[in-house]
Amino acid sequence: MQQYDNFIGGEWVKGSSYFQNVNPSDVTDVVGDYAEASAEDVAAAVKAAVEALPEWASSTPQQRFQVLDAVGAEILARKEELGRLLSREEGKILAEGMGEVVRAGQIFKFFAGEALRLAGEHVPSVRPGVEVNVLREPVGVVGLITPWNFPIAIPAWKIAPALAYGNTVVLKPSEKAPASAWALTEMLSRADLPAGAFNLVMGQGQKVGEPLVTHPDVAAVSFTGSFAVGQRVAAACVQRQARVQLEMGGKNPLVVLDDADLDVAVACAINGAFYSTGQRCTASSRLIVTESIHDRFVERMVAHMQRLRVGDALDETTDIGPVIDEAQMSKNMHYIELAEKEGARRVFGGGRLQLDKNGYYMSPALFVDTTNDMRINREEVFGPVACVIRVRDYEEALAVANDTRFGLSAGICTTSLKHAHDFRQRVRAGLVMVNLPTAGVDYHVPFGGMKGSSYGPREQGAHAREFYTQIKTCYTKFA
Ligand code: UN1
Repeated sequence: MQQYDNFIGGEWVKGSSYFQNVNPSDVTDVVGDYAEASAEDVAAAVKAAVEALPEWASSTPQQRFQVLDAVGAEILARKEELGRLLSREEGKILAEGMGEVVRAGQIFKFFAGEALRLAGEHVPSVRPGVEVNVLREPVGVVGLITPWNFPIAIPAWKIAPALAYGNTVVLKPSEKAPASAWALTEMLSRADLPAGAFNLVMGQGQKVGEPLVTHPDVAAVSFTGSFAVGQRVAAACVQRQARVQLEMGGKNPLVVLDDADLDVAVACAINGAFYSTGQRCTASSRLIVTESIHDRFVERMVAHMQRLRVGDALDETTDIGPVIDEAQMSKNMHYIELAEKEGARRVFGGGRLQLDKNGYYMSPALFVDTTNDMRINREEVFGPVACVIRVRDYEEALAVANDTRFGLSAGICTTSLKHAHDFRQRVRAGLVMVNLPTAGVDYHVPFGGMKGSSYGPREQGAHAREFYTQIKTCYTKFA
């Protein structure tokens, strides 16, 4: 079995142990053995990033553009190969895997351009003969912790802005799907970067993430993952005054009003709830539907779900791939049992499937007769499980949509301009989708949530600079 090593200070570094990256569509297929970093490896990676910082922080915008543009171009040129690798290690279907790879390439190209556009401000002083310049500088060494569900796009949207604005990086990808991040690292290892400007340390959160987050020389940490881990990351960072940015869970509502176009509403709900096997923090897990359209909506959802093919992510005819692993599968099954105990009525799916290949397959589940106070509507499942909540009217729909500790994405399907406008204003979410699925976002605009979903400045788009740069205000008196 091929071994894939960590990348520290410009060198490939062997692990004292290796862990397996297994294909969730077929557990007999091992993608590779990946080096587990030790606490010493993490310290060495941070040290290398500290040493590379002066050179990279003073690089020209042109140098940064060239590095990011070249990596972006290579990702795009290799989209089929990388998309296949991504689907093989993560289990999203090939079209989604390839789509994610393209998104990663576009992100690198976008931030290549941003490196050229970084500007400060020139402000006249309130004092005569004085001028003020507001400069943006790199923050320093940044630690990036990324999840398995977008194994190339999320590393891309943290690494590209970090490097574009002159920071140096230590990346810890999820141990459940490290191959895409490793492939990205291999491209960065050939880029014109100072040794140590980009480092990869692989392994588990407790062994690798923790020493990274608590390291005194890591000036900023950007984390995407679970709520529970995010809170621990934030506490550790705040204690030592490191910058922190968190993207965590969601319990995203999709409101369907009586006046919705039913085709649009069903398409949004199917995509938002079940594509990528529901393993997206932007997934629609609460379908909030007004009375008159409720039964027609449920009927159409079930009819559509009957046509969804669950199977091997690499099989072109598959609509829904497997769940990532056994632990996630038991979590999903636990929530399905819980929903039934709470009185929710299952109208479709929710069973574990035995297919030809030995993978973590389940049929997407739809519950009706659920209320917003049930745990199934309050806690993030992170699987292909959606619940319908019947409401009287728009006002109740909005109140239910907002009644959650999360606030990442919120959608509404309606043909009413008045309700669409009101929803955009009053829903408490960082992303609002009108007649679109709650999941699936553009790569050039800010991404992030409100309330318990996110913490710190937004990611992506030009707004990413708020996290990856720090401000210096310079006063100069001439003569
Ligand atoms: C999307 O819906 O296109 O982990 C992106 C996640 C999010 C990304 C979702 N951070 O699911």
